[in-house]
Amino acid sequence: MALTEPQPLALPAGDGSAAFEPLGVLSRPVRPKQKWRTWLFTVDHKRIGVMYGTAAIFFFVIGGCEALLIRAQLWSPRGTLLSAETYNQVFTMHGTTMVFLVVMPVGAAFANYLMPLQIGARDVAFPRINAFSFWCFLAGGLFLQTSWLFGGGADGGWFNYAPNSGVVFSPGHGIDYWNLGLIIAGVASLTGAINLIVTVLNLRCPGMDLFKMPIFTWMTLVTQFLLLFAIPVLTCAQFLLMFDRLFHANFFNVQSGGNPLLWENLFWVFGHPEVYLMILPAFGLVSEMLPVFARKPIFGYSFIVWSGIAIGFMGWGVWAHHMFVSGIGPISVTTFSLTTMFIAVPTGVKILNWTATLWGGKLHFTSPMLFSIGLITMFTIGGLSGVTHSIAPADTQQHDTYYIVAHFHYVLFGGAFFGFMGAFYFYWPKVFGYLLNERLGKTNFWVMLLGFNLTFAPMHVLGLQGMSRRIYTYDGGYGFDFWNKVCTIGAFILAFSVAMFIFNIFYSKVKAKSLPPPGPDPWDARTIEWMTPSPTPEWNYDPIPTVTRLDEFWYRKYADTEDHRLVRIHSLEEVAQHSDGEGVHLPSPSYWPIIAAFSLPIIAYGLIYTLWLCLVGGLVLTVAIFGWALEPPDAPGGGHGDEHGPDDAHGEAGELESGASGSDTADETSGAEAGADAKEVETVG
Ligand code: HEM
Ligand SMILES: [Cu+2]
Repeated sequence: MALTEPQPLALPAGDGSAAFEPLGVLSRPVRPKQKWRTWLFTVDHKRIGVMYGTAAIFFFVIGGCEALLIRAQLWSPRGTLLSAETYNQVFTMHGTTMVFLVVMPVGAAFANYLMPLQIGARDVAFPRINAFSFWCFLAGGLFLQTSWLFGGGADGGWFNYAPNSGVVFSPGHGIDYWNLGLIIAGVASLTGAINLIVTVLNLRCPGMDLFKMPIFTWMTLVTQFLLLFAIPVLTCAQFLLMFDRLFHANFFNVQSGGNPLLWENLFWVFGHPEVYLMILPAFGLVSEMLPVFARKPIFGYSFIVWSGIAIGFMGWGVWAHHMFVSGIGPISVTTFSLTTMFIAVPTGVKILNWTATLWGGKLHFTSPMLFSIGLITMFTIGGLSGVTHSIAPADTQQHDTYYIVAHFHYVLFGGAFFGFMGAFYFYWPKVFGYLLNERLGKTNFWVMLLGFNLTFAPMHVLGLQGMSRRIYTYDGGYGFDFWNKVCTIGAFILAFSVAMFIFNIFYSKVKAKSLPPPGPDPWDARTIEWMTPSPTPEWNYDPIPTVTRLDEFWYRKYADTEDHRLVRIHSLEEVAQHSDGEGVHLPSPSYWPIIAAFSLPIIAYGLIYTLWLCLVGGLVLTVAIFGWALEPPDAPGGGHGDEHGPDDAHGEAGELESGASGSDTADETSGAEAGADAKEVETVG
């Protein structure tokens, strides 16, 4: 289903006819011998999703170690583990890494893997651009981290306020790495946003109207629109900072007529929508998990969708609540106080709807359910302290103290990360074909919940007692000693819980060899992605499903009778997909996305050290763009180029209109009338 009916390009079938005989590097790298090459040149949204997730976990370990260093330094007054300068670098890189290289890409991992499946598509609209986005994110993230090797990380805080971020106060290159690395990662977010928006609006399977889309897909759509408009604001600010630092401009230099507040405004016009695009994917995932484990449809589907859309709009009108003490004047302070209070409403709607979904349900406290409830409770705590910030006089007291640090960790870790943890446990069998151990999973949840609250709850007290954030040490006897010890113990328990999760991955993988496979629908779920085999095959669906209602898959399995009894009408065997994808066309792998992406850090190093390198990087980028443009639309018989059979040789450009061939008609299987033979399973509502 598409907003505009694209006329497929009249490309001749890619049947290896002479016209398309590519030359060497211009051929598509199908059937590479080494497995790693199938990952390097893949354009498969599922593999790209897995790579986003893997890279994010890698950066999480880096950001987590930085957090432990911070906590170790603050274990006792007058700590000597880190110098003031190193401490500044560690918390700046911690915050930057966690925000841009962990929470955002985990959201991108789920959006890439899950959203095309949820809308019944075979891939995203622009698979090569999708690969390019991923490699840009990785290139930008690695470039940023190399600052540790070349003189040290950025040290001006994760939002690097001017004029502190200028060459006068920060002469080293740390901030150039921060600036250019995030500009490169920004390219990833922007191209990714365009790709996913076009995919949602254009590649839905037959019958999948917008208001039949699962909530995660809706939250993905809102998130991508936030990215589409927020990232360019940050990128503009970063170009101004680059001109100031590398080309002696004075946009933020007061002495030369510049204005540091310009940076603050630009950063937070991006920065506040940024916090919503970090949390909305987790909100979407929790809205997928709660109905499955409450065995009830989500309460108030359209309310949750509209409150997400409302947040997507209102999120642009609150940025200056980060600047209540920046001298913006009483009118601005009052205005942004009000808008900040208002934005609590749509968030509150979600929490009410989730609670109402649980109410009266048959609750199954699996690990995904526990983490989902973890998000609801911890995010509510973070949300409430957020409301206290909107009261400007109180915020004047709280600003730049540990009360603020507590607040954003409750919403970002307690909110986003708990949601993602639940979704890892929930979707792991679909992605990797084995379940993570549930007993370990539940223990993982309780240890993480304990460690999390021990780390961040006392920070509310420390902050209200006046302990500033971003101080590398403190004097004894101010009442900070005890609670700092509790926070540090908590942080190490939290780290242990993360190690438990990583252990569970490997332990369950080994165990899986002696366990029966989980099958397509281990949780008895509701949405169509669960009717594909586990792990999801390369072609996703064959045939493309036709959707008749929300929770389509559920109502192919069950029917509600008039007297609210839920009866099973079809076995999983009957409703799940089993095909081998024979003849399904898939976009072919390509060399050029990764080459184009990694030309950008070369240019960035050139901007810092020698412009000659920019030339080299520019050349590589130009070659990559021409290679990309000139390579054949696909490689006949190439498929995604990984382990599956030949395809029907349609060109990439003309393809991917979903539902073209072999779409199944829902009414054959979906929950029409509960016939006599329907087996009663439970009463609903
Ligand atoms: C893994 C457990 C974590 C611990 C123990 C931790 C601890 C801390 C601490 C103690 C600070 C304050 C440093 C200071 O002001 O001197 C801090 C700052 C920060 N943390 Fe975390 N954090 C963790 C995870 C996260 C996560 C998941 C995020 C998600 C986005 C995050 C984002 C931030 C940000 C943005 C800052 C502000 C850095 C700055 O002031 O520039 N942290 N963290
Ligand atoms: Cu904000």
